[in-house]
Amino acid sequence: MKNQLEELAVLGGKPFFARPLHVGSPNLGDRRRLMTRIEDLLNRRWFTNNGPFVREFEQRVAYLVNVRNCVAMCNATKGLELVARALGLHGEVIIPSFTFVATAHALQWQQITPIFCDVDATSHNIDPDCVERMITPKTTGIIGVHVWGRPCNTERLAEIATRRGLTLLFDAAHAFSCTRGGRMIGGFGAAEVFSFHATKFFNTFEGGAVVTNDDALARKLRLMNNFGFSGYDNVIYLGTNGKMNEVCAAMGLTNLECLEDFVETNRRNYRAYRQNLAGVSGVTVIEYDETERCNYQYIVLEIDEKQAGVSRDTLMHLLHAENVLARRYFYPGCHGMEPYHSDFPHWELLLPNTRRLCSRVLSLPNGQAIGESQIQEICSLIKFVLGLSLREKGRLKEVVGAEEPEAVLV
Ligand code: T4K
Repeated sequence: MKNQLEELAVLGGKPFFARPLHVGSPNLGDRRRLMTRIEDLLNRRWFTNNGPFVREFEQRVAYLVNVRNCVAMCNATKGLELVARALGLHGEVIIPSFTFVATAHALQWQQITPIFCDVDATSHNIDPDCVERMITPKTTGIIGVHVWGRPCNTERLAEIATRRGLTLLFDAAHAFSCTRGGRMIGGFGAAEVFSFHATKFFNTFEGGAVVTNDDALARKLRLMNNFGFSGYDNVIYLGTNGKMNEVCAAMGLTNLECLEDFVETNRRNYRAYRQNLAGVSGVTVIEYDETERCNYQYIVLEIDEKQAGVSRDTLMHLLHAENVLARRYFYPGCHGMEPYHSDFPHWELLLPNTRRLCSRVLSLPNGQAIGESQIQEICSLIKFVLGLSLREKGRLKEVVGAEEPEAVLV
């Protein structure tokens, strides 16, 4: 525990943690079962192109989320690109700016213009009233993002999409194994896209999936995902390569066997963070609706600088110096990133809640890589900083200044 200002690592003290604690440190199921599966696929000499592990993985995911079709992908970004194309989106598509930049890039990559919409200040999800205001004659679709795995207002978005003749999709990168109204995420809109990236609570090393109840859409996606091949030498459609390989599917099958353990670990950690930070002025840990099925994968703080006496950025720098690599997802918002910022530098005038959130949120480590004692220590560090006098906080602000945090690799 740190007791004095000078003990903080930014002021030359020893970092509290000897090794970096990452937000996205991957979960891993039974290592031996993974190795057995990898031996199998090596012996079989079938490494990719719709192999048996990929087919089994697709069936299991479809069953789990209660949809008719799952098309496994090399990552969610490719999944978003393909499904947007397969559904004929063009012109403008409305998305939140408060999302990982992949949601926007997947559209822009194929000359579809992302139109950034503000989010609801509490749920952090796309605001349906704002969606209505952003619709123009060029709009062809809406992509809701279930940010942090907390579902969007699917009913209102569906009502708007139907009334205005728009296609509704969901970027469900964060929301694997979550429900809304007791219904699994995966079955909403025309399709939903999961990410199984290493940093997600459930991972396939890299990977993703498009899930849909539309059989024709799934057939089209399968064609597009494999260069448009319909049997040997017969290309019937414009396609690309978005396939998941067998090693990734082996990891997916192995991790699916531990899905409940991963959720339980996250839930335990989430409760520990909330308990340890309860009543700390200026810090709120975002809440999950425990009456629904949640994956609890993101521990997100909102820092109110006025109450806390330190800004989110100062706190983040201090934590980084102590080897807690907290992340300010999704700062600065897609609208503040290129090429979107240069295309329209005035986006932020339309996005007050996004702007506010981008200056307040901070994600903390979660998952198997972290335990209760480390959570207590991280929270004690936060409480120690927030408990300093105004003069001491002022000094810290000067020390950390406007430095940009550096990416730490290991
Ligand atoms: N839509 C949404 C809403 C998303 O959040 C994402 C991805 C996508 C779409 C696209 O999904 P994919 O195409 O990736 O399937 C990370 C992930 O790379 C990205 O998948 C994720 N969202 C995003 C929220 O987080 P970065 O830029 O923060 O990655 P990076 O390299 O800084 O890693 C994050 C942390 O995890 C670091 O502290 C290091 C640690 N880490 C990372 C890896 C890869 C590990 O400890 N071990 C590892 O193996 O984007």
